[in-house]
Amino acid sequence: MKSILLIATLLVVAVAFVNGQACSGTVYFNNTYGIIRDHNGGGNYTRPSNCNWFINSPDDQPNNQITIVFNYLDTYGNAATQQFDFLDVKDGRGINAPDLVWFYGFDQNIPPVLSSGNSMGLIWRTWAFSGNPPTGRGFELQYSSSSCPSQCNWKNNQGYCFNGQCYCSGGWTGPACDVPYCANNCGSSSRGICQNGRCACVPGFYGGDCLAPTCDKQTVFTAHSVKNFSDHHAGLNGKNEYEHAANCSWLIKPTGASRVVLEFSAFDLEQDWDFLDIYDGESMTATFLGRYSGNSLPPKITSSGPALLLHFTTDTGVASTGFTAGYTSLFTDSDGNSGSNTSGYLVVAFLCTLLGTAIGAVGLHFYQKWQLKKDDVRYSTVATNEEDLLGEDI
Ligand SMILES: [Ca+2]
Repeated sequence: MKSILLIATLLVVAVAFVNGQACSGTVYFNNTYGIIRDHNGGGNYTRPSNCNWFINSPDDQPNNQITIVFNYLDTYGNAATQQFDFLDVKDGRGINAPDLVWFYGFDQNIPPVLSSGNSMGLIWRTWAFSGNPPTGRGFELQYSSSSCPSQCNWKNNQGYCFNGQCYCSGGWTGPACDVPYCANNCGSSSRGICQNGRCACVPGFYGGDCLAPTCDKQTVFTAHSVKNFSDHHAGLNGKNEYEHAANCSWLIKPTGASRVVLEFSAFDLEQDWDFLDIYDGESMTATFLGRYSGNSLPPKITSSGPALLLHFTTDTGVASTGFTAGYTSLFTDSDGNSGSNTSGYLVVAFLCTLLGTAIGAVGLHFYQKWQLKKDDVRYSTVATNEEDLLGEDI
């Protein structure tokens, strides 16, 4: 993985001055290489936007694969209130192609995304939210359309193809990333040893070079949202189980947030021996919210303040598949109102009925923008066209 990150960094430096393609409606590409970003000129993006990029292989080469590598991703996301700006990566050239992955929030270490065939779509959507929530830098990525020997065995996570060259994961080498080797001397004997050409890692470390800790001491999240994080890395020791004697924590403290909403999508810990403890603040001296073990999904948890702490501990025997969770942030708006905001557009049905009856114009539609807050309900003026309300403050 270290070699992949280094190569990715070099790629970023090498193409820093190449012009990219910013958001501009729907654009089709059939180049072998390019840069796509949501906007040019630096700074944060503005709303609303609605863009599609569809990448196809030159001459429809059937053996080509599309690979994207992110230079950065930083978008607003708040799934708790169903408000988010997102980038949807499609496995094909069309808005109805299957989803490969759906991004929102902030992420610094996104692995490359590869198409299964010779085309890919990028769908970028931002919305005119009420309450003017923060935006971000947006995104910038490089794409390539090329083919490699055995496509670098990407389906086994042994590497990926970019610009016709294989970039191998730790522990793999060769033109097709199919030759195992003991990378980085397996991280020295305290982390692993070389056996039959492969690294055998000691508990607490994983990967082809045994350099990655299975359970980082403390991970601090400052992004507005993280869609999925887990107690361990998938495929760890080939079993997808957490390590014994783990002792680690996650501090969720999103920049500028007033509260945090935590939600679990998977949970399986050895009952009464392995635990996840959750605290309503930055440390274990904060209010204790609960201890979770076994295989029942914990409830959705909302902090009372701007931080949550998760503390994960396991004993020395029996492991399970662990947990996967995600979080979003709540913000105090400029009026000092806190809590969940809900907003959207409403077809004003009663006006249709009354006016339709009065003037005999059946099918006339009116639109009104609405926003519900904790102690406050607001409506915009009524318009006959939804687009007329896009920029209207309420
Ligand atoms: Ca255990």
